[in-house]
Amino acid sequence: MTQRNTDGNPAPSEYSCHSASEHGACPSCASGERLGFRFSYAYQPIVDISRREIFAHEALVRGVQGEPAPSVLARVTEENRFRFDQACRVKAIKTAAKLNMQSRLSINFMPNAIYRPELCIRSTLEAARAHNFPIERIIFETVEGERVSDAKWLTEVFREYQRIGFLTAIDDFGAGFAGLNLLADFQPDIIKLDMDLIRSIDQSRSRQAIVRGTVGICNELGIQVIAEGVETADECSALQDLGISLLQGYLFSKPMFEACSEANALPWPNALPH
Ligand SMILES: [Ca+2]
Repeated sequence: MTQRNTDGNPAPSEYSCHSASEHGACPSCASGERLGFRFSYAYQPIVDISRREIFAHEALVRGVQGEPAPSVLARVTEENRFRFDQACRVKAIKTAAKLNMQSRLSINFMPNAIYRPELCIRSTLEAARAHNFPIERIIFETVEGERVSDAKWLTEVFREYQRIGFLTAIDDFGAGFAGLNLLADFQPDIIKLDMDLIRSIDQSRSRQAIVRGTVGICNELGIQVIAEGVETADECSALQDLGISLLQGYLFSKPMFEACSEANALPWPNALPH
């Protein structure tokens, strides 16, 4: 288990071998030391069903031949996670730019791989600039950790990201530790409802009640809601009835290896949007 100080930052001992230099950069990122393995990305669309547009693509890590994520993540260690997190952002942006992605780009990140938010964001900003990808089209999504200190640290990172102009999203909201407490102190731009809340929602009064309540809270707080893991047309129309128009899941598209989706090629359900 990672040691943390009371601020939720990694304990100094954890990065003593690569503490901040006088120039303020963490040499773990600045040294240009190679990661030692390669990876690529698949992109899954998040659709806006009311506009019949693609709202964003979530970048999902894959092997260079499209191998599943675990084959890559198995190579991430305590030693290289800082470099890996940085490399992920750069690669996700570079590949999206190469694909001429016109939608937003949502990047998963690891809050515990951030040393200092304002320093660790530099290579991301450089990649966005170098590849001409507007930062206001980049979403950073992550799951909330299990401890109070995790939420505090995540809030700090997200505040800095919002200040710079990125969009922020809490992933898997409603599962595990991602909950209402965080929203009380910090409002991300977006929450992504966990797929266990979405599964068969058309047949579950309790899921409908929970999602309706969450949507009400989010409307009041100015937070957009994405439903993840939408697989059936009935789930889709139940979610529309609950006022959700941002949807992600196999009903629309699986993640596509090194490719973007086109809105006019997606299987839009026949029902008219609400
Ligand atoms: Ca995610």
